[in-house]
Amino acid sequence: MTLLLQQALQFPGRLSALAPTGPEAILIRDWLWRPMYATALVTYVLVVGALLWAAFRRRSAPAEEGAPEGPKRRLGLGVGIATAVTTVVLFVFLVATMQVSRATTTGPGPNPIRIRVTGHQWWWEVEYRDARQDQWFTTANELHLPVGRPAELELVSPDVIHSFWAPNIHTKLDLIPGHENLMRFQADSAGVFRGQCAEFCGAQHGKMAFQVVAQPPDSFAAWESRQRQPAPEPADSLARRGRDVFMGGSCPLCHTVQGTGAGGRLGPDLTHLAGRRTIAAGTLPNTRGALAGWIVNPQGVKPGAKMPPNPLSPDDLQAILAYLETLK
Ligand code: HEC
Ligand SMILES: [Cu+2]
Repeated sequence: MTLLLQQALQFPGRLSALAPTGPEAILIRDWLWRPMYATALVTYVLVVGALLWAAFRRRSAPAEEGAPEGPKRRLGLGVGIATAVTTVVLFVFLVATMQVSRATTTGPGPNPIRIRVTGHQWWWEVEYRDARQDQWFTTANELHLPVGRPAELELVSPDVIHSFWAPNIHTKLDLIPGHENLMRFQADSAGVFRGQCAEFCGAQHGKMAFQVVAQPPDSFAAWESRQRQPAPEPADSLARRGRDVFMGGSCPLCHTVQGTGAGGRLGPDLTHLAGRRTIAAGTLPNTRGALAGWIVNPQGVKPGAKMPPNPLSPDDLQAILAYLETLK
């Protein structure tokens, strides 16, 4: 809890079902969240009121043997009414839940943007599979969306069950090994929202966050075309040396950098790392210092994460950092 709080303060981005950004999230807020909250509030007031009334009312004389049945019958009637009201309320919520589920899963409008989201222990792989296959690209821990266009997410997992939860856009939906779940929604207003894995998936489950970046269509298009580019050739000699250190070390076994020989798939695609807001699934800000700390000792930041420590010499580390900063 304190960890989540700490992260939320460090990386703003709203995580709230009360600030919906699209039709699905609005339905959920207006037809489920608010009515349930109101019902719970009224119930609370009634229960506490009854409790106070019972505590402070004047005690009647102890019932004599053979006293009239009146009060007992009144009590029975009260319990009956309360049970009936509860049943009706639960039934209404059952219907509302079914209606909202149907309305929020029937599918987006025409021409949704298709994105495959893979939950890994403990980060998110995000593949844009929108246009022709040779234009597909991959990023990590950030979901960019064009405002006003429906999106369809394919949710999958190669390891354990995760849950994709970005309350500003939709409900939770699990990522299940061997099964593909579809989530459909639309973002109607621009903004950066927070998402979080919502199904315990191992030691670093709490450090498995992501950002939803809803952008106006033209700025999304600019982002998208940049993502489709391979990594640029580093301009200065330090960055070039950094690339050699990167390619000569273990990094390419697990990381892809498009346009180079690095094609590993075990960790996030780093082709446009420098354009991302955070690293290690929302755990650290994407700054030079944080990157250095992460590369040298990921286990200190996220014990158990699937990236080994890299005892690099200070010169090699500086060179790698200079190289990673060119991956815009
Ligand atoms: C055995 C596989 C493996 C090797 C080798 C490896 N990494 Fe990683 N790396 C990962 C995994 C897995 C993650 C994601 C960890 C997480 O967030 O839980 C990661 C995350 C990162 C990130 C953060 C990316 C992001 O968007 O969050 C950077 C930067 C990075 N690695 C750089 C390197 C560099 C530089 C090297 C070589 C010195 C290297 N890695 C070697 C597996 C590896
Ligand atoms: Cu998780």
